[in-house]
Amino acid sequence: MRVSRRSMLAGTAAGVLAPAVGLAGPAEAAGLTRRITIYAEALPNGRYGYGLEPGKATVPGPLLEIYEGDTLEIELVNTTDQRLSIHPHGVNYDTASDGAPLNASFNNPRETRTYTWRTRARAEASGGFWMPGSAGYWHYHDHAMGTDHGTAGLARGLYGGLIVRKRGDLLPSKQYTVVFNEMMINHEMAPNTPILEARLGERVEWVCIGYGSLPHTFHLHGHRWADTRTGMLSSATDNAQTVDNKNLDPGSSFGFQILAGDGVGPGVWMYHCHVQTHSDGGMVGLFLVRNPDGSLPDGAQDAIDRFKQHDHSGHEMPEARTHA
Ligand SMILES: [Cu+2]
Repeated sequence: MRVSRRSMLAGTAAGVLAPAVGLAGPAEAAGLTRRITIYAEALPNGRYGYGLEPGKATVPGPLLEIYEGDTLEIELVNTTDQRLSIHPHGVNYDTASDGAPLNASFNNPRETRTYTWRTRARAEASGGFWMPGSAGYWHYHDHAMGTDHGTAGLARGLYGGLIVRKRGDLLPSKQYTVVFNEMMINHEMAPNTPILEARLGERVEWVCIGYGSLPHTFHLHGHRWADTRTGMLSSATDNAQTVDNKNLDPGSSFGFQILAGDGVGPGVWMYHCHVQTHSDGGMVGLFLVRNPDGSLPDGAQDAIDRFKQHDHSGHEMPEARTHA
């Protein structure tokens, strides 16, 4: 296992950017089994998190990456006094690795349990059709704390991003996990939501995930992407739709790669939920695109100062207080 090759940002809220579990090198053969240990831990303020080392749990948890065809074996160490689990979307697993109480697949308090996630490439079916492979932007979460659906675990921070790549996919230089959950982004409300940073032209990968019981839409200012598996087009004649806003309802996830400030230049760009009561209520963060030399572009500090004064007191909703 390799901890992220990507730089983590200074100056953002603690726990916002979790380290990624690195990929096996693209040159390595398919069918690899990667083994990692994840620690589920209690955090301050009633939160819980997943981490790759004891005492390093974050919300969201570490961004896990794997190539299509490989297997991920996760030893989940439950350091808490709660029943909990880890349940993935998008990959293959047998009932013992379901992470659901329905299948008696969970960690009792203080228990360690192994979960196995398998992936596969697309496969030809009859009639010229193909069964889809595992590649995509997915996520994982608790499915056992509080209720049989992990409702308390999700409300308290037990979730993270999962990327299954195809060999040959372009790799980004920066990655961000953005989770819309009730009225929060990564368990925070503006102005405590993440300020994500990149330099002009850097290849940035976004992994967007929705949880909770509210509908959300993810919008990014100044940037757009193709509504495809990667956010990019596969050829000069690929006519996939271009979008800058996408539904992010509970259980959904998507991802995309952009070049920071491409065609629009450096500056401070909002990302936010486009449900108006949600953006007014604090579901907004910043994407700070710095100059190529790393300096702040003109006007950026003023914009950040305005953001830090964000007042949502007149719009606050009860859901927003779930972590208080
Ligand atoms: Cu929303």
